[in-house]
Amino acid sequence: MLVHLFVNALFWGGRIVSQAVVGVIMGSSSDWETMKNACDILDLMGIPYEKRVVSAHRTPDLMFAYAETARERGIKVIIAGAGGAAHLPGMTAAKTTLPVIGVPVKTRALSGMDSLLSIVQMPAGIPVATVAIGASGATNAGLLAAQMLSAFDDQLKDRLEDYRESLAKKAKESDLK
Ligand code: RP5
Repeated sequence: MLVHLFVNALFWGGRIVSQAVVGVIMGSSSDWETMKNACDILDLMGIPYEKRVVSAHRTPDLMFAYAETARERGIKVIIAGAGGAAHLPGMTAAKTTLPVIGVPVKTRALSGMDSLLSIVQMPAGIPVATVAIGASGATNAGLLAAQMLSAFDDQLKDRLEDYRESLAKKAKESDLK
């Protein structure tokens, strides 16, 4: 228990966030505009999560510590977004056996193709579930995390089914005028 409190204090400046089951991390605050779409889905589904900037390049020790302690802090799934030479999802996956979903953030130079290829091309043995570039990918990362958790949570399964129904309803009501 003391270790748990210490680790939370370490990561959250003394604010205890013990309920989070999804960890949303990103390489830079500039990724937030994309990654907030994952958090919007987690909010919609009522899933407790933590979010923070953890950079593979600028704070590599923090990245390792985050990944190594995520499971013991109660995290079940990690969503990691990064752009450019996007090492964060793969390196995080290398340091934990929790499922890691990688979100390629769109870049100015190469439109996110660099991010996508950096994240998706993991060698056999260390998987990263890679979603689409940008906002759609972040939304799907939130949904994929929810779907993983719904394997053990029937209420969450019902919420996901309601969400799917809302998508179908919106599509059927689409007005092309
Ligand atoms: C990556 O570098 C981040 O994930 C971000 O997408 C990109 C640019 O970061 P900033 O220079 O905007 O902080 O590590």
